[in-house]
Amino acid sequence: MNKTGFIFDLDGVIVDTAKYHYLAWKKLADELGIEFTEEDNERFKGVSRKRCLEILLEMGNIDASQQQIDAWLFEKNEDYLSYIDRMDESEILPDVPKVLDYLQARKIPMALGSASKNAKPILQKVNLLSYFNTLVDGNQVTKAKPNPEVFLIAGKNLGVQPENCVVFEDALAGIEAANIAGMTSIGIGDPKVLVHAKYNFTDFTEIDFTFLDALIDKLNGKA
Ligand code: B16
Ligand code: MG
Repeated sequence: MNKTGFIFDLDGVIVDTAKYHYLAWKKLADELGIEFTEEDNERFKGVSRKRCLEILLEMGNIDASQQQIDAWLFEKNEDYLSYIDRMDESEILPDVPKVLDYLQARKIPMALGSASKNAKPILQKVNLLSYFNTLVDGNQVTKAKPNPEVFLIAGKNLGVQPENCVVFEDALAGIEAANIAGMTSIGIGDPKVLVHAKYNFTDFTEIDFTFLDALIDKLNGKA
């Protein structure tokens, strides 16, 4: 068993794909005559594609057949993928590589824990795939955050006990999931929103090596 492992959410932690999700949902919402704002999009963060569409249809009071729902899910994803296709390393959020490089140099195993079914192509596009020992995403997980399934599988794949795992998350539901899993949660974003996170940082520029060293020592039982 490894002593310590780090798990990263994708959207809002490593890259800001929320803006592309918004554009794709907005296009579909416009077609369906549903008003959809950036504020509405906040509710979609960390939520599975299927559940996002359910919420959108509830907003528009629309009932639809399963066949129609599948067609809309496909359409939204095709539109989203057209944005993903244009992504490159410039879209990595500030100082994420600094933290990934540091943990890799310390030989700390790392996992991705995301609700997205497009996690692998996104990591390939921004050239970060090789940092991760395991990817746990919407293709393997059936229970959405705040259910801890995604992080528990990630910890298991890393060979690290939940209490020795650290999770970086930008969504409220993701912080809850990490806490329920018994892991150390680190909120990336507004501390007033991510109130249940054990630690909070606005972004990775605020995270220094002293903090990471102290956390690793603590989880290793050295501090
Ligand atoms: P896809 P995360 C989540 O990513 C997004 O925050 C959420 O808005 C999206 O609906 C979900 O992935 C599913 O994405 O349509 O690509 O399968 O924050 O869990 O990394
Ligand atoms: Mg996220």
